[in-house]
Amino acid sequence: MKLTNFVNGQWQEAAEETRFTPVINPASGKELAHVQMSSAEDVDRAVAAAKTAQKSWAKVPAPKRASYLYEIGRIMKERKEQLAQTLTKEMGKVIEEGRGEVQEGIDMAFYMAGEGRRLFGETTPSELADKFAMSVRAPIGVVGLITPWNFPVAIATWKSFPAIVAGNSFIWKPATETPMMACEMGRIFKEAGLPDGVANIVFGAGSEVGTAMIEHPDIKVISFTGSTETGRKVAEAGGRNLKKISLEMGGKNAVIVMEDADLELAVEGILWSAFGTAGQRCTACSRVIVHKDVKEELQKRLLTKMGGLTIGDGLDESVKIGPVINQKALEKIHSYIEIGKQEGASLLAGGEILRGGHYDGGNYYAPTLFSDVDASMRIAREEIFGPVISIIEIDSFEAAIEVNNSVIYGLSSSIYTRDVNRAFKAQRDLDTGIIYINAGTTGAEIHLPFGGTKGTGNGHRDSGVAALDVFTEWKSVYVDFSGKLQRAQIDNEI
Ligand code: UN1
Repeated sequence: MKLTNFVNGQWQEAAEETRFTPVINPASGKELAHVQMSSAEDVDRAVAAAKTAQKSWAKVPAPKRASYLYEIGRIMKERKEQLAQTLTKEMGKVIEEGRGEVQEGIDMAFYMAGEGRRLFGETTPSELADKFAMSVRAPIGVVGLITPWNFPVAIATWKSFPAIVAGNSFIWKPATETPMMACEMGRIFKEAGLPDGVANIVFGAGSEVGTAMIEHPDIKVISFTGSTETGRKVAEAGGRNLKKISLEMGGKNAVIVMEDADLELAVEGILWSAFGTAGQRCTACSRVIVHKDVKEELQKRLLTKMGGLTIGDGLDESVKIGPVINQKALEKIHSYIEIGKQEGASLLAGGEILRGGHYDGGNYYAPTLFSDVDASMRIAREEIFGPVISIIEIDSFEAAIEVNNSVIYGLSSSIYTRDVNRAFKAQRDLDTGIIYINAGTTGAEIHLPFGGTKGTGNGHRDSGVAALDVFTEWKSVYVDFSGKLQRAQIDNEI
């Protein structure tokens, strides 16, 4: 199967000589398809189509634009199982999570469709008599979306659906590891009757397609989710070109377990947020900050439960942890084991690449637990993006907050405590963009802003109403019906 670009409502091969890259099932190493690698010329073609389409799309009333999203959501719902199966095959997450991710996309479709009848601005008094003042959201034009492989559908919907409802057209560069989901979405856009050129998909490398998008004068916004290293380059180049750049990057998320916590609940939350998606969520828990009084007990319970986690092909309903995305990821995760040991941490479980039997051909990593980790160690500061947790002991609430806030990232954090005062202090003092009380670090809901502080982002948010801020421009409109010259700030001494 050859996967080609979706431009102006047509599936089309690259302008230059056609290059393809294999798409590999991370659970088996088997080839699933070949995806086209495009060039700057393909970006040009897509932008030209998107620019033309956007002119008329912007004039379509927002509730009508939303009706396409309702239809997209309906088709996704009808096809939920098939989409989830495809997702698990190319990305590796277990099927239950695949279904959950598709559901996240469906929810986003209906939620953003509702925005077609809101897209609220403000009406406000004028400082002058017989004058009316309001602000409205206006579409920006052609926007660029760059999405990662770990949430091939959900993250794409967080970005493309608000872009659509707000009256923009877009060029979407999905990760080359997960192009099959992008093709599914392209087909759904087409079937839902979305006008040609509003949604365009261009496959290829970040260095070629991504760079061409960032440099393109007609792309006004880049919404990027990926590594901090790449995000920084996107921001630098985008800044030079005066683009609006929305970045969603790494995390080093922690679960804090205080001495008064419901330990069983904390164990469940840690396992789910650390080992779900094989630890490959930006929101994954990779640090457990635990009070010294309950450390031994928590550790013991975690180790027992970790031993019972089944690892394998995510299509098998009994499997709890799937493979990691590719060989490179496997090597990166594994390299942190040596780093942790050298730094003096105690490796209590895992720390190995799984081979033999049903693991052959796939990229499987054993759920790993480091204890006696100091907050200054690299394993406690750097994003590993795999099934590895580090246990850090603290002796007070204040110390827990300090350790949580000491990393360069600021995506998600969590605290388990039965003390309501502490819980409220924590939501005030934890410096991340997402905070959970008595729940793990994953599972953000689509109608709230998603994003982080410090090295995780640059002030923008995905999903929620906040996403509309990325894809709209504010217009302030004044209507003077006094019939005379009125001078603001001069004729209005109050
Ligand atoms: C991500 O890891 O990039 O909150 C997104 C969650 C999911 C989305 C994660 N709803 O874990």
